Amino acid sequence: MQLNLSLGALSKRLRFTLVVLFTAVFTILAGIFLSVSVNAQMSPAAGDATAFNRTSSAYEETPPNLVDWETEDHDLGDEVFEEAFVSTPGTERSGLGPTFNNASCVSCHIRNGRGMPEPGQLLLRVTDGEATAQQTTTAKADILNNAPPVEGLGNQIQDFSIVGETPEAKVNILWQENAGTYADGTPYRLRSPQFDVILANGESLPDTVQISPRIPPHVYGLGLLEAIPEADILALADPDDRDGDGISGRPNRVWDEQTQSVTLGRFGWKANSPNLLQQSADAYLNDMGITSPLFPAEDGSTEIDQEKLVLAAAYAQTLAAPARTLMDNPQVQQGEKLFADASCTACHVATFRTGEHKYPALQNQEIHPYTDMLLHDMGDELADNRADFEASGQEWRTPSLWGVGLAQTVLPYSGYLHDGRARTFEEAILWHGGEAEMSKVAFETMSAEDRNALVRFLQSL
Ligand code: HEC
Ligand code: HEC
Ligand SMILES: [Ca+2]
Ligand SMILES: [Ca+2]
Ligand SMILES: [Ca+2]
Repeated sequence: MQLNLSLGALSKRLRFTLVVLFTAVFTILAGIFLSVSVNAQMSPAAGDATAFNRTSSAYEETPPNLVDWETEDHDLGDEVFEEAFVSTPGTERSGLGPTFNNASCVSCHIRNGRGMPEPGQLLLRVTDGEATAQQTTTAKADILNNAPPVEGLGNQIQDFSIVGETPEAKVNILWQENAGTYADGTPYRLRSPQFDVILANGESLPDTVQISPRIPPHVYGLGLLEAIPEADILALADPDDRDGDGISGRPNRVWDEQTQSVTLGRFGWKANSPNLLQQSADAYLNDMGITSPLFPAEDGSTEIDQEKLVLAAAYAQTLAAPARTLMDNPQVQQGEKLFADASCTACHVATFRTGEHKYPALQNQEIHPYTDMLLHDMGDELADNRADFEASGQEWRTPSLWGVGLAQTVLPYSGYLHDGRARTFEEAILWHGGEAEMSKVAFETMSAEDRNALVRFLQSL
């Protein structure tokens, strides 16, 4: 009796152990099988600098091929990117304001993804539309002349301030909705923002001030875009549309503070910044009110040193681009074909090879960013009517589309297009006009099945 009991108990324990063991083995095998089949569907977006992660942390990955010193720069840069500045003097993080838009890089570039059209994230760049062009004698003054600052506001509205100071204005965003229909009769709705800007003195912003609203773009994969040889970008420009396809595309030319010369613009919604170092210094100064060696105060003083500035740029430079997925999915394959048939690829150019870069891991990689880095006239409805260096009030730089399929996974409700007006890919496409009018019409006249396939392709990026 006693013996039987203990045998029974033993076999029970044995059975339990076996079940646990089988479950574990099964889980491991299923895991391996799943990851293999998922990986088989993935494909590199940036050669060895691709990150194979399609979860909500997809935009925070480094290129797997970074060597130790590159990883070290990235990790130090990560801390700098997250650093929230304060107004109290005497600390590492002093110097915020007096007026600003936000207190850290990461508060606008949340998980390195695109932002939302909301105060604290959306910026308003401003220009005095009535200022008469100044007589200029230098190349710098000449190129800056295109966007004369507004008295009391400069070239950007800072709608926050440190305690004891007054924000430059209060910005209210009002949405206007319009209805439309696809060729097959399916209805859609589009919304666009209007800005009600109340200045510190209680008055409304005069109508003569041109405003350019901009949400934070994603910041991953940018080192690779910085590494595209300039000649390869210029080779795609067709300013006079000589090939007659209705698409021109031209480079922006901007002021480079480091070299003190006019150079190709690459970053920002109008390609208004030449490189990631200057873009970072610009963000410190204009978005956070922090002077740096590149943009010091009038008396030459600075609130951060060169090392910190270089590390902030290093962070953006060393973020990987996420792998594409669902390569074997027939609907995605059909969508990719439609993307080419609708001439989306005329601007969203699929492939480049990178050249020289400070970070060797980014060099000589085949990349698929889906941008030509050029400016295009996108029509009246997207126009901000404000020039930015050589970009006109109708022109925008083609944004990269790699990783765009993960936008809502990383930050639900983040918007598309320069002011975040588009809530979905369909809306983003339906706003295309100007040089992209024919692409838009192609989409509007597709069957519902084809529209879904095209959107599914974008989701696979
Ligand atoms: C108030 C929000 C805000 C803050 C704070 C901010 N940014 Fe940005 N960032 C933006 C917006 C908006 C743009 C687009 C600007 C434009 O089009 O001119 C941008 C653009 C960029 C770009 C170029 C992206 C591209 O695809 O062209 C980089 C890189 C960048 N920011 C890095 C930084 C760094 C580094 C910091 C901190 C020092 C920072 N940002 C702080 C809102 C912000
Ligand atoms: C003439 C050049 C051109 C063509 C053709 C074109 N695009 Fe674009 N695309 C742009 C530009 C420029 C923007 C940014 C416009 C803005 O922000 O106001 C953009 C924005 C987008 C966005 C939003 C990206 C973001 O980061 O917010 C998506 C998605 C997109 N395009 C998809 C497409 C698809 C799909 C097609 C084909 C049906 C297409 N585009 C055709 C130039 C083009
Ligand atoms: Ca300051
Ligand atoms: Ca200002
Ligand atoms: Ca052309």
